[in-house]
Amino acid sequence: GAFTEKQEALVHSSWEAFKTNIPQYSAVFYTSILEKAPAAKNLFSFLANGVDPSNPKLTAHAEKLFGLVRDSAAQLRANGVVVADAALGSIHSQKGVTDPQFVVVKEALLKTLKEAVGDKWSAELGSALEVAYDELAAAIKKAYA
Ligand code: HEM
Ligand code: ISQ
Repeated sequence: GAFTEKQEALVHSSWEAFKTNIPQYSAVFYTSILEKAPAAKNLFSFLANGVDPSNPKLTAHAEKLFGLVRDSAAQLRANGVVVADAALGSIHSQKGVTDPQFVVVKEALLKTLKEAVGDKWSAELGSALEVAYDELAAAIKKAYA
């Protein structure tokens, strides 16, 4: 069915929770990615010296990604569909990003936001985040050139 106002509000609240401590939650996010996919280290130059939450590049990239998931929920609620910039498609296609890598990033995102929202976590929030992420990932892949 359609993405509801409630689902959008839940995703928005998790974004607000992430923003309360971007360095801490960015570290949780990258650490989770590297646990599941150590080779991701080679994809991001700012991980060369490990997960350093005081590195502004590291936090900026994470904030951008989490912000796009929040935007995805807003697009789904407003239009029922997510559209990604062509540039977002071409950068991921050039880097050769695969479906299993999209799943690793999704799981890391869910784990991070679960920690950020604490006792406000619910199955409903988890599924709203999954829909917003999956639709965004599909839009990025659709924009592969
Ligand atoms: C670059 C978003 C999934 C690897 C970027 C950029 C954005 C972005 C906005 C532009 C640079 C930046 O500001 O960070 C997303 C979103 C994703 C996603 C929203 C999921 C829905 C992935 C996955 C991988 C990946 C699964 C591979 C593990 C990269 C790489 C770059 C990049 C290697 C280039 C980084 C650089 O060298 O500057 N992504 N991404 N992305 N993304 Fe993603
Ligand atoms: C994928 N694309 C852009 C930024 C990212 C930051 C952290 C992990 C994965 C990412």
